[in-house]
Amino acid sequence: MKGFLRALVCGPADTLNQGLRMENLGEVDVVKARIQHKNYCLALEELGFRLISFPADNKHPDSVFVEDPAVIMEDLLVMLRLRCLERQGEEKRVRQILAPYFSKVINLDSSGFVEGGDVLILERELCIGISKRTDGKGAEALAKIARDLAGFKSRVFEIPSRFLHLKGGASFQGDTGVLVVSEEILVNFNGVSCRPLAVPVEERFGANCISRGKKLIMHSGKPKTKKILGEAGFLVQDIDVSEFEKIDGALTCMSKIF
Ligand code: CIR
Repeated sequence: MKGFLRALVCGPADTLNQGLRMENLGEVDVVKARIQHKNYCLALEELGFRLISFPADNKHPDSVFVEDPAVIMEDLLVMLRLRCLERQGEEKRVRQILAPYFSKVINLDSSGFVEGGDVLILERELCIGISKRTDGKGAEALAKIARDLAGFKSRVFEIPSRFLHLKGGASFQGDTGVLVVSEEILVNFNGVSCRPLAVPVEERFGANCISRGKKLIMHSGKPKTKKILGEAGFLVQDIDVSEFEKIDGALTCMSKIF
């Protein structure tokens, strides 16, 4: 297995129901969300990650989504620029906690924006989705940092508007070299060095999985995707994160793995 050992997680805020959302999918039940988050953390531990947990931040309803303020490439931590005012400021705590683990820490120095949910990292290659949250300027600035400071190449492409972030429709399973990807955006990954595994468009967040070795966790309620992943050899556990889905959160959004 590859060297990822730790997962940074932040508890859900009391204000979680004020989280940003693309459409109204109903009220978020914060009590239920806390239970779902606990189960999510347990599942990460069962995969073998050591958790670094920090407490909820009620001033930032979306602060549970710790994937978004940063990108990590080996010993390099890049602090990003979040697009929405409501989320700006989350990066301060994430930086404080993560910085001691990295020999190089840098801010995305750009007038553009990038959110971690739009940055999928393959073997030494970044895939950056231009989205509602990540723009061309931000993507260009991140690609330059990736090339100059980490020797990673980048591919940049627009994602369909139904996705908030690229990773809502794709995730890379580093140990097995499998790229799980919604069939709608498969074409953007032509020529990648890993093995793409297409999953159905209609199962929202089906492609957003986390694994170590063959053990994989995915969103519950995605039967077709579950079958495809099982047939591909993964030992699949599905997790109910329905309260987070209401505010466009997927599994990878709730941790920063490194
Ligand atoms: C937001 O709109 O920013 C949050 N409600 C959801 C963020 C999800 N993060 C992710 O996909 N990486």
